Amino acid sequence: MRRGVLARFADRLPLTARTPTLTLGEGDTPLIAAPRLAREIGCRFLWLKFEGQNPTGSFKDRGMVLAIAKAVEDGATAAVCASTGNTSASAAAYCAVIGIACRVVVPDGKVALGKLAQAVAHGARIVVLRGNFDEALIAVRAIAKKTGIALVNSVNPYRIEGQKTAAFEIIETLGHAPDGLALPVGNAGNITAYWKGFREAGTKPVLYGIQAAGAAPLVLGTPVAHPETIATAIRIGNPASWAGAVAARDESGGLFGKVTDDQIIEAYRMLASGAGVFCEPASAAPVAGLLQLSRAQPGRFAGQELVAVLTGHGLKDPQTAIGSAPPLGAVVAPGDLEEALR
Ligand code: AN7
Repeated sequence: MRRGVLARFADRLPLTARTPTLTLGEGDTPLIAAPRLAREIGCRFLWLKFEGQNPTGSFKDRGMVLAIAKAVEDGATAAVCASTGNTSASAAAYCAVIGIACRVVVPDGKVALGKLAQAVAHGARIVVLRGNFDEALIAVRAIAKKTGIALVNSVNPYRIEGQKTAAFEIIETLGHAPDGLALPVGNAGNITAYWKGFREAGTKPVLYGIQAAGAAPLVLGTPVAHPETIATAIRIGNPASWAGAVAARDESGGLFGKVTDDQIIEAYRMLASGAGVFCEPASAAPVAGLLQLSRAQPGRFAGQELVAVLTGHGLKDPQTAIGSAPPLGAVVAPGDLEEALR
């Protein structure tokens, strides 16, 4: 049974007797074997940590459940976040169940449709900002400071605490840490959280932080003013957890990599049609990154056990799924169906 992150990891989270009980059944996501991709990458095992199976369809739920519980413990009656989509969907759901107001600020025109639908359905008040995520985050940080409304972006340390539980689950399921773990990096909260989790468990896998080529400030070593990528979740030019990401890379002996939109779509298709796992474009970036590294240096991952974190569900972004697919066949009259299916 899914007890939720707070109950399951109570001994490793900053809970008190006054922390409200809160769960939508987050966490406990599967590690799915991907043998065909493993062969392609040249590693012994590739496991997909499918975070799309969380209640709102992304890894954000692990940290949001704690951030919202702690906000209410501290007397908050409203929460606010900037978001490329998934954070807003998650915040909206947890605010709805605990009964506080939710405000979200999203960049103009670049949020996947499923994520917006979730925020609307859960009753969040949505502000569309003319600008990108980085500008939205600056704005909500100022508003939160001025008004005292709880800020639930990953600059909130409880988000990181909750998200570190994914590392615990991987160690628990495998019985040990993997040799390496690849994940997409946007605002860099999640790579910071994974590293915290692995360190607290006394382990040290190599971390591969993969960015989109048009939004790769950590690879370039400098912020990107106008980030662009089809993977709108990670269309971020100035990650708030920059220092945490650099520490994770350096201490793990890992690297930051960047992959083009074409590479992301290639991996996205391989995952859906070859591994049976439908994730959103940003979530395919780590697989694209591992493919790139192995093609550049065949044998690089020989004998290794790797994990790729698939951070969000494919249904989040139906427009990219349809838009990147081969054209649908023409509609046929019933009489021609047999012919069409051949
Ligand atoms: C699917 O929702 O930033 O590096 O505002 O939705 O911890 O930011 C989303 C980020 C990866 C990057 N994959 O994680 C937001 C937001 C998916 C995401 C990331 C996001 P971080």
